[in-house]
Amino acid sequence: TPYDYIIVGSGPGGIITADRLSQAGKSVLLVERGGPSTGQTGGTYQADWLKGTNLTKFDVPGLFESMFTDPNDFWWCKDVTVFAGCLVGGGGSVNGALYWLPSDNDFALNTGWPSQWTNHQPYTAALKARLPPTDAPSTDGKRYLEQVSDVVTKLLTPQGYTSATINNSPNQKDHVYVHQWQTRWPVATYLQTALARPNFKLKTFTTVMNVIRNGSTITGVQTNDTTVPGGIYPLNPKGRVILSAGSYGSARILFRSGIGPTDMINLVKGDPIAGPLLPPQSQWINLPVGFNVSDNPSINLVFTHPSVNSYDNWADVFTPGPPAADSAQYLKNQSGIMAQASPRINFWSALGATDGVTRWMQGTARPGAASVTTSFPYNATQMFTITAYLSAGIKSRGRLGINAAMNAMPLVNPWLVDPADKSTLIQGLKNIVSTMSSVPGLTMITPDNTTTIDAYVNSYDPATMDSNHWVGSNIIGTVAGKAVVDPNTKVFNTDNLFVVDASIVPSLPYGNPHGLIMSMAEQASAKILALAGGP
Ligand code: 6FA
Ligand code: ABL
Repeated sequence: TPYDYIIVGSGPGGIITADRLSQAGKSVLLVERGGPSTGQTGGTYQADWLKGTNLTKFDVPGLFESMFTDPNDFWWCKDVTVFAGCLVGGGGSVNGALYWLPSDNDFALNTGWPSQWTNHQPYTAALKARLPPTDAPSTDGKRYLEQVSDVVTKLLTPQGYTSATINNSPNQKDHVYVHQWQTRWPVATYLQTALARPNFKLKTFTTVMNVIRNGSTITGVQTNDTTVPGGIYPLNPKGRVILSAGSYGSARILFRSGIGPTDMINLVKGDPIAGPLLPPQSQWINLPVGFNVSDNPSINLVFTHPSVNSYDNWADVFTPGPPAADSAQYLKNQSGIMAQASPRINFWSALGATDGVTRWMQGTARPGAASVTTSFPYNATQMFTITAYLSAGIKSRGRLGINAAMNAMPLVNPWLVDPADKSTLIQGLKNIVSTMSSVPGLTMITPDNTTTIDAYVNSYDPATMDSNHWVGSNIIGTVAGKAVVDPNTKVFNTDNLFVVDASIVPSLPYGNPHGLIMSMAEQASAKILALAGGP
């Protein structure tokens, strides 16, 4: 069957777009390369302590840290060298549930959004209505394992930080600390309303390799589905394809469709499977796919404090399971420690920079640590991490692309390339630790006192500066060649190919980007529906 809209990828971008287009009565096919995630989507990946329920690893927020330590990590895209979720819900099914409604600045002209995009409020309001934020994800309204939060509050208060309910005042992101999360995910909300419609279909375990195009006109998508002729899913006349395969996934589909810089398309041409599927070179479309890439540079500081419970660094939460009282409490009514992902407190400050351009810094604190490098003896049961991210205002950009094996990867790292980004983040880290003496018992173990903050940042392994917040590879804009998609999210020089995912976002928001991406998808679907010439 041909479709009005074929959407590639069931991450936050793809799910929200699929819901809004199917709500408008269009026939919509959502194609996802991965399989089910949460129990509601048919997922079955359970810890022993969850047997007898329909709750999977992707349902229980307290299992979040086990995403990074479980040897059976089938949910990551194996052909992308950075973390990317390849399952129903995409990154939204494996992320840390930090959820910030976008601020006005996140969609401002000076952040690169076209003028048609600055009025984000109605779309953000629509998002908030579907996915309300919460101060306490535990069903009893309490917050658990709050010691890290208490210690960090003591550290920040002398610096002038105050408490805020951030999603009630998203514009207020200077010297505030907050407790707030996402309760429900797009798969539990937007995907469910879409699935209830007869004009919507979700196809899992199916990979789109490229779009089928004749010059500027797309007629369908090429998949690995051997049950249909040629593996092709066709579009209706006037139909449209929307790529929502994520910052790496959508860029790769464009390269494999003959769209992007010539060096990338030439790699595709040399591949025995992808090469023959390319359109003739006369039809290649040269756009800056993969350039303008941004991700927050993030640096971890690891501390210990006698009051802190590192929760055994989350090592046991999946297998054999959390302490019996905690698993029992969660199973009883989804309350307690396991009702929350690892982060306990977040904070922001605006930082002046040597080039006169303000940068924002976000801090996220959690029990435990991903790694410790120290000359100190330390008590691992008391450790916690503050991750400092440099966010809005950063100038550094990198490039992503593919290699000859068609794996997607960073080609030029985007972190701290700009000297003022680097000096500003160093200043921000120094600010964080400047009041340590006001918190008795607080010790920083990484870096330890034999390493200065400057030396620590200078020798930081770039591979661990990755924040998983990749944006910009299919940057939105008004000028073809400078941008990849136009203000309606349509790929320049095509008639009916669109991109709606993190890749079109021109610069990073103040905080973790999931909220911004979902508001963006609300707005993009409205623009696509309003655009003449469609089905
Ligand atoms: N963002 C937040 O705001 N808060 C967080 O706490 C947070 N944490 C994380 C995190 O802990 C991790 C490990 C990761 C990876 C990301 C985090 N993020 C967080 C970022 C946030 O999740 C992402 O920015 C967001 O998910 C991006 O949404 P998109 O819609 O742009 O793209 P996805 O990668 O989520 O989804 C793409 C989908 O397309 C996947 O389901 C994939 O399987 C599918 N796909 C890819 N290629 C395909 C193909 N060729 N054919 C069919 N399907 C394809
Ligand atoms: C995010 O937005 C980041 O993308 C994640 O990297 C981060 O989780 C979550 N939010 C929660 O703050 C961290 C884990 O806490 C670490 O244990 C892990 O090593 C790291 O992601 C890997 O990037």
